[in-house]
Amino acid sequence: MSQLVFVGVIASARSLKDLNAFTGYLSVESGVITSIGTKEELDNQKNKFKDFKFIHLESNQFLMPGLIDCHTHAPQFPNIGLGLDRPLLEWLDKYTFPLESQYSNIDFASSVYNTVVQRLLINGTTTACYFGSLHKEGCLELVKSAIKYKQRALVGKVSMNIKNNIGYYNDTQTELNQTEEFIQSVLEFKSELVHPIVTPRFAVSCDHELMCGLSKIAQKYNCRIQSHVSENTKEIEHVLKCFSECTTYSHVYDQCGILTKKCIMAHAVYLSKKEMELFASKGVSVAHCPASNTRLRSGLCPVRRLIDNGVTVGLGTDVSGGDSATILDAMRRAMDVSTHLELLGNEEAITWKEAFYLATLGGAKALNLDEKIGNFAVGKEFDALVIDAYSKNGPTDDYVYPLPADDEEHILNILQRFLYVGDDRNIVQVYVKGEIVKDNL
Ligand code: XAN
Repeated sequence: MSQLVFVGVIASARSLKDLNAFTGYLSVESGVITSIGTKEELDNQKNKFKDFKFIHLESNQFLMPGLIDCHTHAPQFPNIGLGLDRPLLEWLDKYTFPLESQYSNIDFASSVYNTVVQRLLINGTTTACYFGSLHKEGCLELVKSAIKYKQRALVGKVSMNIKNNIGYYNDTQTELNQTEEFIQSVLEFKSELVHPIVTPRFAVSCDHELMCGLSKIAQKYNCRIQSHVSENTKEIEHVLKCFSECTTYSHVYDQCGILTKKCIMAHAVYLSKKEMELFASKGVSVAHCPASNTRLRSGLCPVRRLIDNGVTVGLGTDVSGGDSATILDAMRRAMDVSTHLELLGNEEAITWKEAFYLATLGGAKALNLDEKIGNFAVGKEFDALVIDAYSKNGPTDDYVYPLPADDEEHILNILQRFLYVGDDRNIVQVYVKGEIVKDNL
Protein backbone atom coordinates (compact mmCIF):
# COMPACT_ATOMS: atom_id res chain seq x y z
CA MET A 1 0.00 0.00 0.00
CA SER A 2 1.42 3.38 -0.98
CA GLN A 3 2.85 5.97 1.30
CA LEU A 4 1.29 9.35 0.64
CA VAL A 5 1.81 12.96 1.60
CA PHE A 6 -0.94 15.47 0.84
CA VAL A 7 0.06 19.12 0.81
CA GLY A 8 -2.54 21.88 0.72
CA VAL A 9 -5.77 22.83 2.49
CA ILE A 10 -6.92 20.26 5.04
CA ALA A 11 -10.34 20.47 6.70
CA SER A 12 -11.58 18.22 9.48
CA ALA A 13 -13.94 18.57 12.46
CA ARG A 14 -12.55 18.35 15.99
CA SER A 15 -16.03 18.68 17.47
CA LEU A 16 -19.48 20.11 16.64
CA LYS A 17 -18.22 23.65 17.21
CA ASP A 18 -14.62 23.26 16.08
CA LEU A 19 -13.87 22.90 12.38
CA ASN A 20 -10.12 22.80 11.86
CA ALA A 21 -9.17 24.07 8.39
CA PHE A 22 -5.58 25.05 7.58
CA THR A 23 -2.87 24.86 4.95
CA GLY A 24 -0.40 22.13 5.76
CA TYR A 25 0.36 18.47 5.15
CA LEU A 26 -0.89 15.02 6.12
CA SER A 27 0.99 11.74 5.66
CA VAL A 28 -0.45 8.25 5.29
CA GLU A 29 1.30 4.89 5.70
CA SER A 30 -0.45 1.52 5.25
CA GLY A 31 -3.83 3.22 5.33
CA VAL A 32 -3.21 5.03 8.60
CA ILE A 33 -2.56 8.74 9.20
CA THR A 34 0.99 9.03 10.53
CA SER A 35 1.54 12.78 10.78
CA ILE A 36 -0.21 16.11 10.30
CA GLY A 37 1.39 19.51 10.42
CA THR A 38 2.23 22.83 8.89
CA LYS A 39 4.18 23.33 5.67
CA GLU A 40 7.15 24.52 7.70
CA GLU A 41 7.09 21.29 9.69
CA LEU A 42 7.06 19.36 6.43
CA ASP A 43 9.97 21.37 5.02
CA ASN A 44 11.98 20.62 8.15
CA GLN A 45 11.67 16.84 7.69
CA LYS A 46 11.64 16.40 3.89
CA ASN A 47 14.11 13.49 4.15
CA LYS A 48 11.68 11.46 6.18
CA PHE A 49 9.26 11.43 3.25
CA LYS A 50 11.65 10.79 0.37
CA ASP A 51 9.95 7.47 -0.55
CA PHE A 52 6.43 8.91 -0.32
CA LYS A 53 4.19 9.92 -3.21
CA PHE A 54 3.42 13.65 -2.87
CA ILE A 55 0.00 14.99 -3.84
CA HIS A 56 0.15 18.79 -4.06
CA LEU A 57 -3.39 20.16 -3.96
CA GLU A 58 -4.19 23.20 -6.08
CA SER A 59 -5.44 26.37 -4.45
CA ASN A 60 -9.14 25.56 -4.96
CA GLN A 61 -8.73 22.00 -3.75
CA PHE A 62 -8.88 20.61 -0.24
CA LEU A 63 -8.71 17.35 1.67
CA MET A 64 -11.56 16.34 4.00
CA PRO A 65 -12.71 13.16 5.78
CA GLY A 66 -14.96 10.73 3.88
CA LEU A 67 -18.73 11.18 4.21
CA ILE A 68 -20.65 8.81 6.47
CA ASP A 69 -24.18 7.68 5.66
CA CYS A 70 -25.69 6.37 8.90
CA HIS A 71 -28.90 5.09 7.35
CA THR A 72 -29.80 3.93 3.87
CA HIS A 73 -31.76 1.05 2.34
CA ALA A 74 -29.65 -0.55 -0.42
CA PRO A 75 -32.48 -2.69 -1.90
CA GLN A 76 -34.73 0.37 -2.28
CA PHE A 77 -32.44 2.16 -4.77
CA PRO A 78 -34.39 0.94 -7.84
CA ASN A 79 -37.32 2.97 -6.40
CA ILE A 80 -35.32 6.20 -5.92
CA GLY A 81 -37.45 9.20 -6.88
CA LEU A 82 -40.58 7.09 -7.26
CA GLY A 83 -43.74 6.73 -5.22
CA LEU A 84 -43.19 9.52 -2.76
CA ASP A 85 -46.86 10.49 -2.75
CA ARG A 86 -47.93 8.39 0.23
CA PRO A 87 -47.33 8.57 3.98
CA LEU A 88 -44.92 6.07 5.53
CA LEU A 89 -47.11 3.04 6.27
CA GLU A 90 -48.94 3.19 2.91
CA TRP A 91 -45.65 3.83 1.09
CA LEU A 92 -44.12 0.73 2.67
CA ASP A 93 -47.03 -1.50 1.60
CA LYS A 94 -47.49 -0.06 -1.88
CA TYR A 95 -43.92 0.53 -3.08
CA THR A 96 -41.27 -0.69 -0.68
CA PHE A 97 -42.20 -4.19 0.41
CA PRO A 98 -43.02 -5.29 -3.18
CA LEU A 99 -39.56 -4.13 -4.34
CA GLU A 100 -37.68 -5.56 -1.35
CA SER A 101 -39.40 -8.94 -1.81
CA GLN A 102 -37.54 -9.29 -5.16
CA TYR A 103 -34.19 -9.82 -3.44
CA SER A 104 -34.70 -13.56 -3.15
CA ASN A 105 -33.27 -13.34 -6.70
CA ILE A 106 -29.50 -13.37 -6.14
CA ASP A 107 -28.62 -12.08 -9.62
CA PHE A 108 -30.93 -9.10 -9.17
CA ALA A 109 -29.48 -8.49 -5.69
CA SER A 110 -25.91 -8.67 -6.94
CA SER A 111 -26.47 -6.29 -9.84
CA VAL A 112 -28.37 -3.70 -7.75
CA TYR A 113 -25.87 -3.79 -4.89
CA ASN A 114 -22.83 -3.44 -7.15
CA THR A 115 -24.43 -0.33 -8.59
CA VAL A 116 -25.47 1.09 -5.21
CA VAL A 117 -22.03 0.72 -3.64
CA GLN A 118 -20.32 2.35 -6.63
CA ARG A 119 -22.87 5.17 -6.67
CA LEU A 120 -22.22 5.93 -3.02
CA LEU A 121 -18.44 5.83 -3.40
CA ILE A 122 -18.61 8.23 -6.37
CA ASN A 123 -20.53 10.55 -4.07
CA GLY A 124 -17.85 10.37 -1.40
CA THR A 125 -19.66 8.03 1.00
CA THR A 126 -16.71 6.10 2.36
CA THR A 127 -18.84 4.49 5.10
CA ALA A 128 -22.46 3.37 4.82
CA CYS A 129 -24.76 1.76 7.35
CA TYR A 130 -27.13 -0.32 5.24
CA PHE A 131 -30.51 -1.91 5.71
CA GLY A 132 -30.71 -4.90 3.36
CA SER A 133 -33.85 -6.94 2.74
CA LEU A 134 -35.34 -9.96 4.50
CA HIS A 135 -33.14 -12.34 2.47
CA LYS A 136 -29.96 -13.71 4.01
CA GLU A 137 -28.36 -14.71 0.70
CA GLY A 138 -29.39 -11.45 -0.97
CA CYS A 139 -27.83 -9.44 1.87
CA LEU A 140 -24.59 -11.40 1.52
CA GLU A 141 -24.44 -10.02 -2.03
CA LEU A 142 -24.42 -6.53 -0.50
CA VAL A 143 -21.56 -7.58 1.76
CA LYS A 144 -19.66 -8.90 -1.27
CA SER A 145 -20.25 -5.66 -3.21
CA ALA A 146 -18.92 -3.52 -0.34
CA ILE A 147 -15.85 -5.75 -0.03
CA LYS A 148 -15.31 -5.79 -3.81
CA TYR A 149 -15.44 -2.00 -4.19
CA LYS A 150 -13.67 -1.35 -0.85
CA GLN A 151 -16.37 0.58 0.93
CA ARG A 152 -16.50 0.61 4.72
CA ALA A 153 -19.94 -0.72 5.60
CA LEU A 154 -22.28 -2.07 8.23
CA VAL A 155 -24.75 -4.43 6.58
CA GLY A 156 -28.01 -5.58 8.15
CA LYS A 157 -30.31 -8.40 7.15
CA VAL A 158 -33.73 -6.92 7.84
CA SER A 159 -35.91 -8.85 10.31
CA MET A 160 -39.73 -8.83 10.22
CA ASN A 161 -42.25 -11.31 11.62
CA ILE A 162 -45.56 -9.42 11.51
CA LYS A 163 -47.86 -10.39 8.64
CA ASN A 164 -48.31 -8.01 5.72
CA ASN A 165 -50.46 -8.41 2.62
CA ILE A 166 -47.69 -9.65 0.31
CA GLY A 167 -46.18 -12.24 2.67
CA TYR A 168 -42.93 -10.30 3.11
CA TYR A 169 -41.97 -11.60 6.57
CA ASN A 170 -40.70 -14.78 8.27
CA ASP A 171 -41.71 -16.66 11.40
CA THR A 172 -39.80 -15.75 14.55
CA GLN A 173 -37.50 -18.76 14.71
CA THR A 174 -36.57 -18.47 11.02
CA GLU A 175 -35.69 -14.81 11.58
CA LEU A 176 -33.54 -15.54 14.62
CA ASN A 177 -31.75 -18.42 12.89
CA GLN A 178 -31.15 -16.51 9.68
CA THR A 179 -29.89 -13.44 11.50
CA GLU A 180 -27.35 -15.53 13.36
CA GLU A 181 -26.34 -17.37 10.18
CA PHE A 182 -25.99 -14.05 8.38
CA ILE A 183 -23.70 -12.67 11.09
CA GLN A 184 -21.55 -15.80 11.01
CA SER A 185 -21.28 -15.67 7.21
CA VAL A 186 -20.24 -12.00 7.27
CA LEU A 187 -17.64 -12.70 9.95
CA GLU A 188 -16.22 -15.51 7.80
CA PHE A 189 -15.16 -12.90 5.21
CA LYS A 190 -12.81 -11.54 7.90
CA SER A 191 -13.17 -8.11 6.31
CA GLU A 192 -11.65 -5.20 8.21
CA LEU A 193 -14.10 -2.84 6.53
CA VAL A 194 -17.44 -4.66 6.45
CA HIS A 195 -19.34 -5.81 9.53
CA PRO A 196 -22.80 -7.16 10.27
CA ILE A 197 -25.46 -5.15 12.10
CA VAL A 198 -28.62 -6.65 13.62
CA THR A 199 -31.66 -5.03 11.99
CA PRO A 200 -35.18 -5.34 13.42
CA ARG A 201 -37.08 -3.23 10.84
CA PHE A 202 -39.29 -1.42 13.39
CA ALA A 203 -41.90 -2.16 16.02
CA VAL A 204 -44.65 -2.21 13.38
CA SER A 205 -42.98 -5.23 11.67
CA CYS A 206 -41.51 -7.06 14.67
CA ASP A 207 -43.12 -8.43 17.83
CA HIS A 208 -41.70 -8.35 21.35
CA GLU A 209 -40.32 -11.90 21.19
CA LEU A 210 -38.43 -11.28 17.94
CA MET A 211 -36.98 -7.96 19.13
CA CYS A 212 -35.83 -9.53 22.44
CA GLY A 213 -34.23 -12.42 20.53
CA LEU A 214 -32.47 -10.05 18.14
CA SER A 215 -31.11 -7.88 20.94
CA LYS A 216 -29.65 -11.03 22.55
CA ILE A 217 -27.99 -11.96 19.25
CA ALA A 218 -26.50 -8.46 19.02
CA GLN A 219 -25.07 -8.87 22.52
CA LYS A 220 -23.76 -12.38 21.83
CA TYR A 221 -21.79 -11.22 18.78
CA ASN A 222 -21.05 -7.72 20.14
CA CYS A 223 -22.76 -6.33 17.06
CA ARG A 224 -24.38 -3.01 16.46
CA ILE A 225 -28.17 -2.93 16.14
CA GLN A 226 -30.31 -0.55 14.08
CA SER A 227 -33.99 0.25 13.63
CA HIS A 228 -36.46 3.09 13.06
CA VAL A 229 -38.18 5.11 15.79
CA SER A 230 -40.88 7.81 15.93
CA GLU A 231 -40.81 8.77 12.28
CA ASN A 232 -44.48 9.41 11.69
CA THR A 233 -47.48 10.11 13.95
CA LYS A 234 -49.64 7.27 12.53
CA GLU A 235 -46.74 4.86 13.03
CA ILE A 236 -46.38 5.96 16.67
CA GLU A 237 -50.15 5.54 17.29
CA HIS A 238 -50.02 2.06 15.76
CA VAL A 239 -47.01 1.01 17.85
CA LEU A 240 -48.53 2.27 21.10
CA LYS A 241 -51.75 0.37 20.28
CA CYS A 242 -49.80 -2.87 19.68
CA PHE A 243 -47.64 -2.41 22.80
CA SER A 244 -50.27 -0.97 25.16
CA GLU A 245 -48.10 -1.66 28.23
CA CYS A 246 -45.62 0.97 26.95
CA THR A 247 -45.96 4.71 27.43
CA THR A 248 -43.55 5.67 24.64
CA TYR A 249 -42.19 4.20 21.41
CA SER A 250 -38.69 4.18 22.90
CA HIS A 251 -40.02 2.15 25.85
CA VAL A 252 -41.05 -0.60 23.36
CA TYR A 253 -37.43 -0.99 22.28
CA ASP A 254 -36.01 -0.47 25.75
CA GLN A 255 -38.00 -3.35 27.24
CA CYS A 256 -36.41 -5.63 24.60
CA GLY A 257 -32.87 -4.54 25.50
CA ILE A 258 -32.33 -2.83 22.15
CA LEU A 259 -31.34 0.59 23.46
CA THR A 260 -27.59 0.32 24.05
CA LYS A 261 -24.53 2.31 23.03
CA LYS A 262 -24.30 0.07 19.97
CA CYS A 263 -27.76 1.10 18.77
CA ILE A 264 -28.52 3.47 15.88
CA MET A 265 -32.12 4.63 15.51
CA ALA A 266 -33.25 6.33 12.31
CA HIS A 267 -35.54 9.40 12.30
CA ALA A 268 -36.51 10.16 15.95
CA VAL A 269 -38.71 13.03 14.75
CA TYR A 270 -41.15 12.98 17.67
CA LEU A 271 -39.09 11.95 20.71
CA SER A 272 -40.18 13.53 23.99
CA LYS A 273 -37.55 15.16 26.20
CA LYS A 274 -37.64 12.08 28.43
CA GLU A 275 -36.98 9.83 25.45
CA MET A 276 -34.09 12.03 24.34
CA GLU A 277 -32.66 11.79 27.85
CA LEU A 278 -33.10 8.02 27.74
CA PHE A 279 -31.21 7.88 24.42
CA ALA A 280 -28.45 10.10 25.82
CA SER A 281 -28.08 8.05 29.01
CA LYS A 282 -27.99 4.73 27.14
CA GLY A 283 -25.68 6.07 24.40
CA VAL A 284 -28.22 5.43 21.62
CA SER A 285 -27.46 7.37 18.44
CA VAL A 286 -29.84 8.94 15.95
CA ALA A 287 -29.47 8.85 12.17
CA HIS A 288 -31.13 12.10 11.13
CA CYS A 289 -32.82 11.62 7.73
CA PRO A 290 -34.22 15.00 6.68
CA ALA A 291 -34.92 14.09 3.04
CA SER A 292 -37.28 11.21 3.77
CA ASN A 293 -38.83 13.03 6.73
CA THR A 294 -39.87 15.70 4.23
CA ARG A 295 -40.67 13.53 1.20
CA LEU A 296 -42.95 11.16 3.14
CA ARG A 297 -44.35 14.19 5.02
CA SER A 298 -43.35 12.60 8.30
CA GLY A 299 -42.25 15.75 10.14
CA LEU A 300 -39.51 18.21 11.05
CA CYS A 301 -36.88 16.52 13.19
CA PRO A 302 -35.57 18.93 15.88
CA VAL A 303 -31.92 18.09 15.37
CA ARG A 304 -30.63 20.92 17.60
CA ARG A 305 -32.83 19.71 20.45
CA LEU A 306 -31.50 16.16 20.06
CA ILE A 307 -27.93 17.44 20.18
CA ASP A 308 -28.62 19.79 23.10
CA ASN A 309 -30.09 16.86 25.03
CA GLY A 310 -26.85 14.92 24.61
CA VAL A 311 -27.92 12.56 21.82
CA THR A 312 -25.20 11.57 19.32
CA VAL A 313 -26.43 12.42 15.82
CA GLY A 314 -25.23 11.44 12.33
CA LEU A 315 -26.88 11.89 8.94
CA GLY A 316 -28.69 9.39 6.73
CA THR A 317 -29.84 9.63 3.12
CA ASP A 318 -32.55 6.99 3.78
CA VAL A 319 -33.06 6.07 0.14
CA SER A 320 -35.72 5.53 -1.12
CA GLY A 321 -37.91 7.45 1.35
CA GLY A 322 -35.10 9.94 0.75
CA ASP A 323 -34.66 11.02 -2.86
CA SER A 324 -30.91 11.57 -2.96
CA ALA A 325 -28.02 9.17 -2.53
CA THR A 326 -25.55 11.77 -1.36
CA ILE A 327 -24.75 12.97 2.13
CA LEU A 328 -24.10 16.43 0.65
CA ASP A 329 -27.84 16.57 0.09
CA ALA A 330 -28.50 15.32 3.64
CA MET A 331 -26.30 18.13 5.00
CA ARG A 332 -28.29 20.75 3.08
CA ARG A 333 -31.66 19.23 3.98
CA ALA A 334 -30.59 19.07 7.64
CA MET A 335 -29.68 22.77 7.51
CA ASP A 336 -32.98 23.58 5.74
CA VAL A 337 -35.20 21.71 8.21
CA SER A 338 -33.34 23.20 11.13
CA THR A 339 -33.70 26.68 9.59
CA HIS A 340 -37.45 26.13 9.13
CA LEU A 341 -37.67 25.20 12.81
CA GLU A 342 -35.75 28.38 13.67
CA LEU A 343 -38.19 30.41 11.55
CA LEU A 344 -41.02 28.81 13.52
CA GLY A 345 -39.28 29.94 16.71
CA ASN A 346 -38.50 26.39 17.80
CA GLU A 347 -34.71 26.05 17.74
CA GLU A 348 -31.48 27.64 16.62
CA ALA A 349 -30.58 26.44 13.12
CA ILE A 350 -27.48 24.32 12.67
CA THR A 351 -24.67 26.00 10.76
CA TRP A 352 -22.78 24.70 7.73
CA LYS A 353 -19.82 23.92 9.94
CA GLU A 354 -22.08 21.85 12.19
CA ALA A 355 -23.51 20.07 9.14
CA PHE A 356 -19.93 19.23 8.10
CA TYR A 357 -19.38 17.74 11.56
CA LEU A 358 -22.61 15.68 11.44
CA ALA A 359 -21.64 14.25 8.02
CA THR A 360 -18.17 13.19 9.22
CA LEU A 361 -17.21 12.92 12.89
CA GLY A 362 -20.84 12.95 14.09
CA GLY A 363 -21.60 10.01 11.79
CA ALA A 364 -18.51 8.14 12.96
CA LYS A 365 -19.56 8.62 16.59
CA ALA A 366 -23.12 7.53 15.79
CA LEU A 367 -21.80 4.29 14.27
CA ASN A 368 -19.27 3.78 17.06
CA LEU A 369 -16.44 4.05 14.57
CA ASP A 370 -14.88 7.30 15.77
CA GLU A 371 -11.80 5.56 17.15
CA LYS A 372 -10.98 4.73 13.52
CA ILE A 373 -12.54 7.37 11.28
CA GLY A 374 -14.52 10.62 11.14
CA ASN A 375 -11.72 13.17 11.20
CA PHE A 376 -8.00 13.48 10.63
CA ALA A 377 -5.88 12.50 13.61
CA VAL A 378 -2.64 10.56 13.84
CA GLY A 379 -3.48 6.86 14.24
CA LYS A 380 -6.86 7.07 12.52
CA GLU A 381 -7.52 5.24 9.26
CA PHE A 382 -7.38 7.40 6.15
CA ASP A 383 -10.89 7.68 4.69
CA ALA A 384 -10.80 10.92 2.75
CA LEU A 385 -11.96 13.01 -0.18
CA VAL A 386 -10.00 15.40 -2.38
CA ILE A 387 -12.40 18.18 -3.31
CA ASP A 388 -12.04 20.69 -6.12
CA ALA A 389 -14.46 23.51 -5.29
CA TYR A 390 -14.49 24.70 -8.92
CA SER A 391 -13.86 21.49 -10.85
CA LYS A 392 -14.19 21.67 -14.63
CA ASN A 393 -17.80 21.01 -15.74
CA GLY A 394 -18.83 21.13 -12.08
CA PRO A 395 -21.79 23.08 -10.67
CA THR A 396 -19.82 26.15 -9.56
CA ASP A 397 -18.10 28.63 -11.86
CA ASP A 398 -15.06 30.36 -10.48
CA TYR A 399 -16.02 34.03 -10.43
CA VAL A 400 -13.41 34.57 -7.72
CA TYR A 401 -15.82 36.75 -5.83
CA PRO A 402 -15.84 37.74 -3.06
CA LEU A 403 -12.12 38.33 -3.50
CA PRO A 404 -10.60 36.55 -0.53
CA ALA A 405 -8.91 38.93 1.87
CA ASP A 406 -6.48 36.29 3.06
CA ASP A 407 -5.70 32.59 3.09
CA GLU A 408 -8.13 31.90 5.92
CA GLU A 409 -11.01 33.51 4.07
CA HIS A 410 -10.13 31.62 0.88
CA ILE A 411 -10.28 28.33 2.80
CA LEU A 412 -13.72 29.18 4.21
CA ASN A 413 -14.91 30.14 0.71
CA ILE A 414 -13.94 26.86 -0.93
CA LEU A 415 -15.40 24.83 1.93
CA GLN A 416 -18.72 26.68 1.83
CA ARG A 417 -18.93 26.50 -1.96
CA PHE A 418 -18.61 22.74 -1.83
CA LEU A 419 -20.99 22.27 1.08
CA TYR A 420 -23.76 24.46 -0.31
CA VAL A 421 -23.39 23.89 -4.07
CA GLY A 422 -21.03 20.98 -4.78
CA ASP A 423 -21.79 17.52 -6.09
CA ASP A 424 -19.95 14.37 -7.15
CA ARG A 425 -18.16 16.30 -9.92
CA ASN A 426 -16.29 18.22 -7.25
CA ILE A 427 -15.18 15.00 -5.53
CA VAL A 428 -12.04 14.24 -7.51
CA GLN A 429 -10.52 11.50 -5.35
CA VAL A 430 -11.94 9.15 -2.74
CA TYR A 431 -9.82 7.04 -0.35
CA VAL A 432 -10.90 4.28 2.00
CA LYS A 433 -8.27 3.11 4.47
CA GLY A 434 -5.59 4.66 2.28
CA GLU A 435 -6.72 2.91 -0.91
CA ILE A 436 -8.00 4.97 -3.78
CA VAL A 437 -11.56 4.07 -4.82
CA LYS A 438 -12.31 7.03 -7.12
CA ASP A 439 -9.68 8.96 -9.06
CA ASN A 440 -10.52 11.92 -11.29
CA LEU A 441 -7.50 13.99 -10.32
N1 XAN B 1 -39.77 2.39 8.72
C1 XAN B 1 -39.21 2.94 7.63
N2 XAN B 1 -38.97 4.20 7.31
C2 XAN B 1 -38.39 4.50 6.14
O1 XAN B 1 -38.17 5.69 5.87
N3 XAN B 1 -38.04 3.52 5.26
C3 XAN B 1 -38.26 2.21 5.51
O2 XAN B 1 -37.94 1.35 4.70
C4 XAN B 1 -38.87 1.90 6.76
N4 XAN B 1 -39.23 0.74 7.34
C5 XAN B 1 -39.76 1.06 8.52
